[in-house]
Amino acid sequence: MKRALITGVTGQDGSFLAELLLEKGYDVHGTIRRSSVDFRERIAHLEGHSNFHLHYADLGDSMSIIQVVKKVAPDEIYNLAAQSHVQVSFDSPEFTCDVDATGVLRVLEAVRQCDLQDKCRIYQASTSELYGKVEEVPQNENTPFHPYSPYAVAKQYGFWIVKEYREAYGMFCCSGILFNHESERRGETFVTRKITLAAARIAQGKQDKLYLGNLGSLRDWGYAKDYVECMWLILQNDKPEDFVIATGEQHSVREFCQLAFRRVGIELRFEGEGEDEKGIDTATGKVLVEVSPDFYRPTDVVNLWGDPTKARKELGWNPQKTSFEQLVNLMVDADMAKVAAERASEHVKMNLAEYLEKGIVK
Ligand code: NAP
Ligand code: G4F
Repeated sequence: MKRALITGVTGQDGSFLAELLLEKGYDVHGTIRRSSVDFRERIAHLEGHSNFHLHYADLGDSMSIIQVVKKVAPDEIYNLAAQSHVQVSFDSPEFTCDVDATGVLRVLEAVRQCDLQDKCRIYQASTSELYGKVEEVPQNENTPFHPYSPYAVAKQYGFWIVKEYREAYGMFCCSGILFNHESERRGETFVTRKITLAAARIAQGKQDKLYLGNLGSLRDWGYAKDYVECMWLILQNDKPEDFVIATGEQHSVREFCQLAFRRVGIELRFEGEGEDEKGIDTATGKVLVEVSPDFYRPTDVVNLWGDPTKARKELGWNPQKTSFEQLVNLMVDADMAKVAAERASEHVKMNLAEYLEKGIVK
């Protein structure tokens, strides 16, 4: 039985990857961080599985990483842990650097110090943000990097240190340069999930308006569940190499909004420009989407579009398994169900309060 260690197992990708590896018969170990609230909803369904184990470790703490690598002695490490929010990296640049840059070095060194460098394969969660202020469209493995946020600069160090350890020590370590991938488990402050949740809330009368930043920003959005399969394929390859993982299709934030609202039965028309642009419900004339400069970034990456040819040819990976429309629809449907369930439980609580007041229940 192969043993895998996933850092960041509580995240969107970590949870999907843990499921995939368990299905493949792996013994799966994940790292978690101590928190004052117990918030592990993405992996709650896996806890208790006999091949699923959790360990405390923090990418800012090399002792904790060495300890877990020594204890687990993994065949494969998937280093997914990161401060992954680009806008937050402008507010917490030092923390982002420590976790997203030095953290990668800590993982690589832990493997060497535990004498596992010839046995353990390492996957590093790299990112299309490295292309940043893009120098070529679409972007492939040979496109020059131009990182454009503290997050991207930190991730660039991670990319190069992985390459360095591969060349200097002959380690099997690789980076997946993943373009944006989303799902019903995506964090609620990333733009896609913010939109699908808002569309669901607006459709069910729980929210009036959605405020967004740059509506014209372009992304190559895929489905996270399809992308974790590629992480695994990269480590099963004959040679340690880096791969671009993307769908090969590009859409704007505005288009994402239109599709998401359409799924809940609202047709949006966009009018105006820049900060004055608005998304209007064509049936009622109500303004449902507005621009707020609060969501603008000091430097924004606006033209990401990946070329997944290498992954398709060399790994046999299918970049078009889930279409853009399917992705939007599955996210909206999950959020419609989530909001409906919240409303139902509010209703029960309200009824209960009323019944208690009237003495109907005691
Ligand atoms: P995510 O949902 O934000 O998950 C990040 C994970 O990292 C969480 O488990 C988080 O733990 C953990 N983490 C954060 N700081 C840590 C620290 N100091 N020590 C240990 N663990 C820490 O991110 P994701 O979307 O799954 O992305 C996974 C990885 O892929 C990240 O490295 C991200 O930068 C990269 N990436 C993502 C995308 C994308 O579109 N999703 C694209 C390219 C690259 P808590 O739950 O305790 O916070
Ligand atoms: O959803 P986002 O915050 O994702 P971003 O910045 O592309 O980063 C994500 O993908 C990267 C891969 O390219 C990962 F490496 C990274 O970890 C993360 O998963 O923003 C997407 C775009 C940006 O241009 C942003 O300016 O949407 C624009 N946007 C417009 N309004 C907004 C908003 N972004 C957010 N988060 N919130 C808004 O209201």
